[in-house]
Amino acid sequence: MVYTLVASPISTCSKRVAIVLHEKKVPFQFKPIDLSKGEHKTPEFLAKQPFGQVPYLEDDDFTLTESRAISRYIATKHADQGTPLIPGTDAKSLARLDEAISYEANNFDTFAARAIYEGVFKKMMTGAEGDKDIVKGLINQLSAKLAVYETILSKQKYLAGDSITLADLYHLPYGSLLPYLGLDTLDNESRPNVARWWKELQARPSWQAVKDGVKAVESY
Ligand SMILES: N[C@@H](CCC(=O)N[C@@H](CS)C(=O)NCC(=O)O)C(=O)O
Repeated sequence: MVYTLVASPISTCSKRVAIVLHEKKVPFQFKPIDLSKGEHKTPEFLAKQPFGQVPYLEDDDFTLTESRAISRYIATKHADQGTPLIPGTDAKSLARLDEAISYEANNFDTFAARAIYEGVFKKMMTGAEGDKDIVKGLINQLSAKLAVYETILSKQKYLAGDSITLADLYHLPYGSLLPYLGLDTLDNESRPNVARWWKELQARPSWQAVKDGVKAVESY
């Protein structure tokens, strides 16, 4: 059975899952959802994703929501193909992975996603100007967290150790939008190891394949 990713081609959370499908060389069908038409708030959609958000994944009769949970499901189910992305099966390796995933959710996404909403999406979605002071405050908080990333990445190649994992890839969708705020937050010479890490992530074929929009993949 081929997976069906039900998602918006341009949404950040949809791209997060698509990156992992590409890394794992897993073909998938793609069912596009037009957020501007409210297709994610119909009764049919809400029956699958009760929060009315993209993406969700269908694997036969198994439906899964939440981009990070979907990504982990794919990486676990296809552990033996493509890029490993999960550093091991022992308790310590899995705990390191969870630790790094938690860094991304709590020290990166929470500031980056809100800053991007305020500084980029708000105007597009509501017509109202974003609040520059809110953006500045969030970016200052994000920069303080990235100073810690710099320390971590000066000792190891990636956030969970010396091999790339799901946690690193999760940064790509929102991280790639930060320059739209006119800031070099991730590619900053004051944090050379973060810049090195970020440059490498952005160059990955998986990101190059989805950055301009998610499309179905029949085979690899
Ligand atoms: N925690 C969810 C967040 C999903 C989410 O926020 N999706 C956005 C697009 S990136 C969305 O559907 N926004 C429309 C809405 O919330 O009404 C995930 O990671 O899948």
